[in-house]
Amino acid sequence: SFSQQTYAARGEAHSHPVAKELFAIMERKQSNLSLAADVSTKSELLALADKVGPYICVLKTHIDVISDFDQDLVAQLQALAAKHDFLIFEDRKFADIGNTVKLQYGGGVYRIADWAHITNCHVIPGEGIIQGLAEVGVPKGRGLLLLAEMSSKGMLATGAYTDKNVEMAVRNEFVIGFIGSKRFTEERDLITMTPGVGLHAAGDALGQQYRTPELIVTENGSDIIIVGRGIYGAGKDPVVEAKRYRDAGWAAYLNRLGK
Ligand code: BMP
Repeated sequence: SFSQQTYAARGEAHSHPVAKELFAIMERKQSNLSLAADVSTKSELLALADKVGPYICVLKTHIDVISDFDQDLVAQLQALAAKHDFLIFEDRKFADIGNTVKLQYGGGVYRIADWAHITNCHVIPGEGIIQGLAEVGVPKGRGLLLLAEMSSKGMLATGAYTDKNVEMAVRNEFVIGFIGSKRFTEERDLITMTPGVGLHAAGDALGQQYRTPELIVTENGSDIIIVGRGIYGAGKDPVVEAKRYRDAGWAAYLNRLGK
């Protein structure tokens, strides 16, 4: 199983350039931690990314919650990605027909495909959504994740719907993996990134549910933990918490390898 292999070995063998780079970063920084940087201004986002950047492999953004977004923000994020050696994942969750998502991904105010190494989509419209996004993303060397599951209470991505996500991921080269809670397949070394990870809280008041890095990485075989408020939440020192989650995620990975 890919779960028994090192990130370094998986990166060397991988055929997708984004997955290859991601595994190489994980190995270099000994980090399988992604920061969900859900702050609401440009200055907060840049300050958080600069502080926590040394400890993460992926910076996950919701660029449409930044009240003072401008193109200089993404230029500065790209500079931080180079400075601290991380990839940028815009958690856009596209969910429309192929023709519309092409416009949303490549253009508009945000021009996501110009700066985000990774984005994601729901496959509720059918496989045309992947084809539309691929038309924009493949020429730019980007990668896509499918939302095979969600972390929230009562979510509807289960059973046959999750299985369809896996089938579509396997046959579309643009797809590098999933958002979900576990390893789904042994084909094409598809990566799983898992949100809803927390060491202290069980959830929030709006349906979020938290599980531990041990459960997610060691037992379920997921590759990357995504942590937001556990790192930057009220009263927390983001650097202290980022180190804590980085260490917990890496220890869970070493346990999985039996080291
Ligand atoms: P937090 O760790 O603060 O709960 O943040 C989780 C982040 O992951 C949020 O940005 C949310 O949009 C995202 N997310 C999630 O929580 N569950 C999912 O199933 C998919 C997500 O993208």
